[in-house]
Amino acid sequence: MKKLLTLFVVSMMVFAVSCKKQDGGVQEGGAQGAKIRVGFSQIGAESDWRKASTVSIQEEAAKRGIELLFSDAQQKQENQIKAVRSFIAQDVDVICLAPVVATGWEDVLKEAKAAKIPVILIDRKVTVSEDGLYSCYIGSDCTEEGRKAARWVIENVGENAGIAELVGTVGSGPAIERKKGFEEIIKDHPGLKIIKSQSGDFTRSQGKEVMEQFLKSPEKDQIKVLYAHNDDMALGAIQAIEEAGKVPGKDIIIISCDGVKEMFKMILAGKANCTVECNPMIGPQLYDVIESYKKEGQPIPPRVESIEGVFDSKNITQEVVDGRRY
Ligand code: GZL
Repeated sequence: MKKLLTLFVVSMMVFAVSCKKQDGGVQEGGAQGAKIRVGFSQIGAESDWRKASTVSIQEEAAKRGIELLFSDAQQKQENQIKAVRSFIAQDVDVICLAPVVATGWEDVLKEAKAAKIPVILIDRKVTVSEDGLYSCYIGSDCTEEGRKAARWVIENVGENAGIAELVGTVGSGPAIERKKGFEEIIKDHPGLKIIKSQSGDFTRSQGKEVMEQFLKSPEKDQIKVLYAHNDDMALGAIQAIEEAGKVPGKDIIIISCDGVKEMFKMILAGKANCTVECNPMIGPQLYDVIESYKKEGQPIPPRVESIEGVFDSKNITQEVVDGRRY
């Protein structure tokens, strides 16, 4: 009888240690100071911006002693869905997702919700039919980035120009939003017209290829401005413009989004003109949210804004370039 009682007490203790407070908040009965475990599904390594985002999230986890389960999806949604399911199976404390495209997430987000594992969206948003499928979005307002780009064109180029547009990954939040914001502003300036628009998938190689096609098109001599949804595509386009015998930054004014160091260098050299910053270094903000949730039981806020500016030849110096973290 005594043995049975001992067995019962021990088994109850094991259960208490391993149990996690079902709302995912502060762990009660759990081992004090148990490592926070975070699953992160990253899109890929398609651009300098993306690589900086990965560095920020990996380095900050290591600095804080957080166990990070990292998955690189090679820009494929099916790989991200598999990764999220794996994080659910491993019962992580929080799932972070940088969704490659905006749709197709309902089922897997419902599975995470059923498993009571909060999901934090990093960098890009999703379109879902019901509330409560994710807890927070940490990242930029890409629609406002598009507006900022258009306002810069009006202030620095004027009211009349043919515009070529290099669109980001088709169906991605930033591509949809940067286009929407830019068009929202230029619609009141009829002399500013988007005369060519095609996706370069946020990569340098495809940005170059598409710009080459633009420069062989019947409209080639009407292109006075290039608006690229990210710096990597703009950097590829600069190569194409030079190979076509034109002067980037002068014959064609170049504006893009991200604010990567390579683009700062091009603006300093006069080969590009403006970059609208989109800050990838969100690791610290992300883990502040997760730690206050797991350690202090604080609710996860629905939105955390990135801090970013607009950079051109007026505020880029060699010192600024040298100080860029990405
Ligand atoms: C923007 C981010 C975009 C960057 C690109 O928030 O999702 O993805 O602008 C990156 O460089 O590929």
